[in-house]
Amino acid sequence: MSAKDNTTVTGSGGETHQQAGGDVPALTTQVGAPVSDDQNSLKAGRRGPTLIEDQAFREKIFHFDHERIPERVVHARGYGAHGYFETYEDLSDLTAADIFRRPGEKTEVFVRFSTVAGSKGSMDIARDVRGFAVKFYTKEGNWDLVGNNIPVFFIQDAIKFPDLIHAAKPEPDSAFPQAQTAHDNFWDFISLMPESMHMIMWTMSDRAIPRSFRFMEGFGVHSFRFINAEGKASFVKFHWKPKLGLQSVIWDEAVRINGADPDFHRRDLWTAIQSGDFPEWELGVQVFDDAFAEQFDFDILDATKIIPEEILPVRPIGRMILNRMPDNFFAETEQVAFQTGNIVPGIDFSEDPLLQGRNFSYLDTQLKRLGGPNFNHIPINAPRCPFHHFQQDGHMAMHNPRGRANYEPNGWGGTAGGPRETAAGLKTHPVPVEGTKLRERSETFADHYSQARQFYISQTAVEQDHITAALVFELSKVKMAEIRERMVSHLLNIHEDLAKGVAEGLGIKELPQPAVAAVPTRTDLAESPALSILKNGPDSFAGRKIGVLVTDGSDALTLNALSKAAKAEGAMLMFVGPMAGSVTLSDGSDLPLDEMVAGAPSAIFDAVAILPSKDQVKMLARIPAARDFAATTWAHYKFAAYNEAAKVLFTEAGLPEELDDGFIDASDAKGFIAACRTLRFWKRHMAA
Ligand code: HDE
Repeated sequence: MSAKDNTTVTGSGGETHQQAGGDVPALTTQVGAPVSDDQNSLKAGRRGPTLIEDQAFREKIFHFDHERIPERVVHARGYGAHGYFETYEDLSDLTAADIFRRPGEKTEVFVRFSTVAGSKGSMDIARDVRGFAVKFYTKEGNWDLVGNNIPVFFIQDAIKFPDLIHAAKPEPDSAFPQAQTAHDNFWDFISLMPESMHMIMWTMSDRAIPRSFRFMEGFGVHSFRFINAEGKASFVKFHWKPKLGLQSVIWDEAVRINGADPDFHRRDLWTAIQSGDFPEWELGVQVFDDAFAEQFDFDILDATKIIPEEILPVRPIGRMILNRMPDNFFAETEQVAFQTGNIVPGIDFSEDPLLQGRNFSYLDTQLKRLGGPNFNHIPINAPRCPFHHFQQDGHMAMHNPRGRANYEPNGWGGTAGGPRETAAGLKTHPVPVEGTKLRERSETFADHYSQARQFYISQTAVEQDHITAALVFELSKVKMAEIRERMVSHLLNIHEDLAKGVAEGLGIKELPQPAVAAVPTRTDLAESPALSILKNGPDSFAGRKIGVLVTDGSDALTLNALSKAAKAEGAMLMFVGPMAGSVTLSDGSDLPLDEMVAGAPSAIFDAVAILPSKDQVKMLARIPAARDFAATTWAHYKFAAYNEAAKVLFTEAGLPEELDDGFIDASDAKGFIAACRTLRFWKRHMAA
């Protein structure tokens, strides 16, 4: 293609634009015709009507008109990243899956994290379940482990899924609230579905407001099967554990972050990966046999139940590292089509009715979303291993079978006849199934409260307070008193303290009767420390962000020491000033700012340092956002490094005169960073 000189020209409308030339390619139509003018459509005369023969114009507008595809009916808001999975050991005693054969082998993966209820443009830190979907491009086909960051689910039978989602999404008449379960329809449904109570404990806990995708666990939720080459089957549950430990925000932070940065989670993942700080998770399995399943307290086919790790430990089998962002969000993150049905030889489903329903839904939904049966031809969905079949044609067919054979059996012989079945292919475990056709729930699914209680008693006092507060907040938005009471009647079956705390928060004077339970709540289930976030936090401050509030004249040496200590820990500093731009430090050097304080509340940081100069602190204290920065640091139990001058701001912000041990003199940079490893000074919460 001939390219003109790379020059800037002024068009007839006075606009300036660059011309192709050198390394700058020529703009073309879809079919490659070079475009000479992209500023003006073709018209009959300067002031005349546009001519229909302007193909370049029509093509451009036509394509624009069709840019949107239906957003996912659930999990619409999501963010993806590429990476690899590394196998730890040969698992051939358990599974024939090729991916688990060779220690050290790397398999390409694509991950998409998401919220469930909100639309595509909703905020990241909604109180919600997070999707944790992983596509493994294995040598024997794509394996999709489409999980969540919570190991149980709201319902036991897929037939209730549309009702659950309708109830959670904005109410159909008012079309609000967006990305929130704090409304009548959701709690009306939940309060009539006792099977959801265990999941409700999780979604009302801090698990539903993770600080970052990087700091959350993932779960396959259902029991699956591993099958080895001899056909021996074991049950398996999948777990992802973040290397950086668990961490969540507190609700008041979530509310502020959603205003300051609705893209908080995606920005966090983007920044971490782009800066080479690659997030990592370990994949673990709980493997068990029929005998274990028989004697376990609950039905292992019931997705509202877990198997506590203390009863059946999680065995690490590999790790996943995310190290590359998609080149294009739409092409990859939007068009990726996960399907629970995508398994590989050596992995099989269980009879969990929820999983069975999902296997129908995920294939079906792609047809609507991606518009035809050939969505696996899209590069993000295509397997990386060779594939051969006789499927052909349809919308957007990219690779049809070659040659004459497009059916089998055929008599063409050899390679001309095309692909053939293999004994090493997908195998279904021959589970004996017999029964009368019926629409009934197994009585082994009937206990709805015991594990909800177990979850609650496994939390620290701080986490229990958060669950109570979350329920009070959500139910305070519910207008119908009857729904609130129904919820309290369920909570009475979970834990009396919880029920009383929520009733008190809602101003319910007289406790209702406990809900009628199909089976009574068991009180003999042991606490499971693995269920608590605070008991499973990080042991370092790596991967975290410190917001450093500075002014002109801030001390360069203190900042230097802080920067060194943070770097040694693998943490990041972000500089916040009274205004945008930069500040001049005590040594005359210029410090570029990442944010101005009005756009960066302390809630977006994991810890803060407040280091104004003596001369400027009064000016700083006059800015409401700066006072708020200090006040919320205190209110959110954050660690803060501070200097003498900062006390002027603290007084204006209403902090107590007597600061606690969570506020650390900035001269001890190392001590400050070491304290930050516990993430928050919870003693302040307990003292309040
Ligand atoms: Fe999903 N779910 N789901 N789900 N789900 C979808 O598939 C569905 C369930 C999960 O990042 C949809 O491609 C049914 C449990 C994730 O692209 C849809 C039921 C778990 C994602 C669908 C469930 C999940 C989805 C919407 C009840 C955790 C996002 C668009 C039986 C183990 C994947 C799509 C991504 C997405 C159906 C319940 C996880 C409609 C019928 C349980 C992470 O097919």
